[in-house]
Amino acid sequence: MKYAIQPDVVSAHNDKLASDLNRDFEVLGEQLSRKGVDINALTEKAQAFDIAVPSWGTGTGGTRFARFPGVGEPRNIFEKVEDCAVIHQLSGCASAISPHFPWDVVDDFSELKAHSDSYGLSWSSVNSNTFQDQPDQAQSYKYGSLTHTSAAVREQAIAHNTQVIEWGKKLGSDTLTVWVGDGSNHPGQQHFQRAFERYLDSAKAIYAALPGDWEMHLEHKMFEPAFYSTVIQDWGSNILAAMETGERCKSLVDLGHHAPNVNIEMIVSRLIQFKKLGGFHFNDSKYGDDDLDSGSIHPYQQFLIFNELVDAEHRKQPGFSPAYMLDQSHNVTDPIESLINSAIEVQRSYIKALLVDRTTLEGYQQDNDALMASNTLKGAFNVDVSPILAMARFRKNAAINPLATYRASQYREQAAVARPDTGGSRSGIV
Ligand code: PSV
Ligand code: MN
Ligand code: MN
Repeated sequence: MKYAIQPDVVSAHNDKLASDLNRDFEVLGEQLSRKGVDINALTEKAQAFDIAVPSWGTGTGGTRFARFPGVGEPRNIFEKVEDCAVIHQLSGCASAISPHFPWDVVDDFSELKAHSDSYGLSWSSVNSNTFQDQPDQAQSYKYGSLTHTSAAVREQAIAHNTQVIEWGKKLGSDTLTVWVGDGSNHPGQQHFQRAFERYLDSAKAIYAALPGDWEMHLEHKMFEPAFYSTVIQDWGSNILAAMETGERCKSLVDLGHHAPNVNIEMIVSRLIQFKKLGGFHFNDSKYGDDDLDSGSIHPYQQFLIFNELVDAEHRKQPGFSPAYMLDQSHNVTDPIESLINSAIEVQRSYIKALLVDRTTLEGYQQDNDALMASNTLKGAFNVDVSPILAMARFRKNAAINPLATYRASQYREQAAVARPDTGGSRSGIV
């Protein structure tokens, strides 16, 4: 396997930190064993955890006001793969990439696949894009895509999705994620029911082109770019569409796509119950679709979501295998650092949720002991599982301290030289 950062840079850092880590791990192991928890079993779970990185997250994001690119940004999908390789090499928990078409321009898919294979990376969900017009396209998406009043526009959008499936097959993906911004900006602009009917017809046409072992994930979002109504605005419309479309059509939950204070963990529970939880776009938010780093604002919410996921895993809920992915926009940080941090923060929520004593919790629920039920969750959340996460990385030859190792490697400085035409005031990628 190729390494973007020399393995001896990683091991030199790890050597300095290993004895402290061993001591911290031992202390935590002793504390957990008093509660009947085997720290090595938890560490194995952490080692097995994996979350996909969005190809577009490797470049600096922007707002509709400005974008302030960093230096050495990836200029194409090959360079994005190189950055993803660093994220996985140091975090040990991000071995797949989720591409977005046509943002990722690919001339030769076998060359791209060989490139990602050489780093030991695979491809997760492929994302279509019918929320922007491309320079060469015949029909405009100004008034919608899969739900447009014009059949010609809908056909173009359906054809793009089937094309994305074909590209995904070449990369070894098995999931198509569809998010559309279709909706309206003025009351009366759109007939709600007819627009949803058109969406269902289009979704079924795409589903008909889906290989038998693939899933199609529908992503809801409350608003933006449509500011009055959005066709797939919430999990209600989402699950209805997924149920109508087919068994392998499921709902995808992007954490930033709900009204403030919505109980997302409960939505997750409902989707699990009806075998419609396809996967996640993890990120965090204060106001809306902020795309902030995972766990940076509401770590307890993220833990409570994982509490539902681990509960389903524990109950061996049939048909439960959600896909985990980050979907973030990094405006002021080095995207590689944010993505490493975020992957680990999601992994942290998973491990903390595994600490919940499910039998005890069930007892409190049965007895209506609200306070002790809540304390059972809080007790797990309050455990600092950092030594488990660090040990999981160490055992996988990833970095005990990924950010320090990354900075010491000078990867970004080298990228700035190797990718001279990005950074500063120049615009690097879309
Ligand atoms: C829309 O806001 C979204 O969350 C969808 O997942 C898109 O594919 C992605 O952002 C693009 O940044
Ligand atoms: Mn998303
Ligand atoms: Mn979003």
